[in-house]
Amino acid sequence: MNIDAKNLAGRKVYVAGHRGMVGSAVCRALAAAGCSDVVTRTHAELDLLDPRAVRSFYEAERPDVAVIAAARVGGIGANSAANALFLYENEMIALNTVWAAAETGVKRLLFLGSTCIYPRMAPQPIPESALLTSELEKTNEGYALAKISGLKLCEFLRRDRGLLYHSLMPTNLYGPGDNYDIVHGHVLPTMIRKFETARENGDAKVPLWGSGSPLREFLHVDDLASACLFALALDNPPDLMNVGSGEEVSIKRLAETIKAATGCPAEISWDSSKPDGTPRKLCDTSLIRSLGWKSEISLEEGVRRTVGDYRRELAAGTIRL
Ligand code: GFB
Repeated sequence: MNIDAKNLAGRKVYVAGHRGMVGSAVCRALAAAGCSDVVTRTHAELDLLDPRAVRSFYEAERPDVAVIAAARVGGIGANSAANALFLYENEMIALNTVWAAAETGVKRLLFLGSTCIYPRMAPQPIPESALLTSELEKTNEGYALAKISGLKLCEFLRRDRGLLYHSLMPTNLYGPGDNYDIVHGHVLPTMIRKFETARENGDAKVPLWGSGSPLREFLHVDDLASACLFALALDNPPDLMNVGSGEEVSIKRLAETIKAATGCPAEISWDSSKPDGTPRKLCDTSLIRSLGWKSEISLEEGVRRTVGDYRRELAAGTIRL
């Protein structure tokens, strides 16, 4: 999608988390849109858990716009084993990056969360209005609570101080630079690695988690990056907008799609001792679509591309395992 990045022309943009899958996609999209004044810091240069360091950074750099793509992320295994850590780190990152931006005069900020902020039994597809209407999914409650704090802080700052701070909640993401850790990764990259490894080793079976029946929606990270630029181009964006592909698949169908894309002949075996997580998570994207944005990369196309990215990253030794 060609997006008119008028609100970014000549602006200095801070991208928090530029080395992550989302932040790097946002940086690529900004570069493609002609935004050359992008400021970043590595984790070693700036600890986002340290409020004083974050404030000093904003005071020194004075960005016009901030995109908060930094977070501790992981799949169901990582989240359910460390809800405390996911709550603490993501809460600190959200509060520090958003609050210090407001205190130092950053006029516009886009905060990124995830659709796991919505209740476990939210109506499907999940509208933005489902926020805080009932209990969260336990496996990722810490992460969800932190992201809810971040988006609420943006909403309150917009209301209290007139700052143009707003949020996007993307569905399950994948793409180049993803984390392929078997235990901690998200389902899509983990499956790519499992099928690729089984193909290379000539294994007869590929062990996958749960029942295969949960329903999910996946969005290529380049589509999310285009949604970020789209949201930043709006003069009066909604406080909160979902971003998804609208394409719902069962975990079983996802596995079959990845098996076909990798060319792995092994049989799938489901491990019912592993959690299924939330039964269904399809977000309602009618709000962002009504404003003129839509995703462009189908799951089949995105999986094909990502298998290629996986092979390239593995060969180059740049892969996150
Ligand atoms: O991406 P994922 O780990 O997390 O996907 P969530 C979990 C679903 O995939 C569950 C199934 O139904 C699993 O049973 N699955 C099957 C597998 N095989 C595998 C496998 O090999 N690895 C993994 N990881 N899952 C995450 C949240 O929830 O969604 C995060 O934990 C974040 O906080 C993210 O919000 C978007 O989709 O359940």
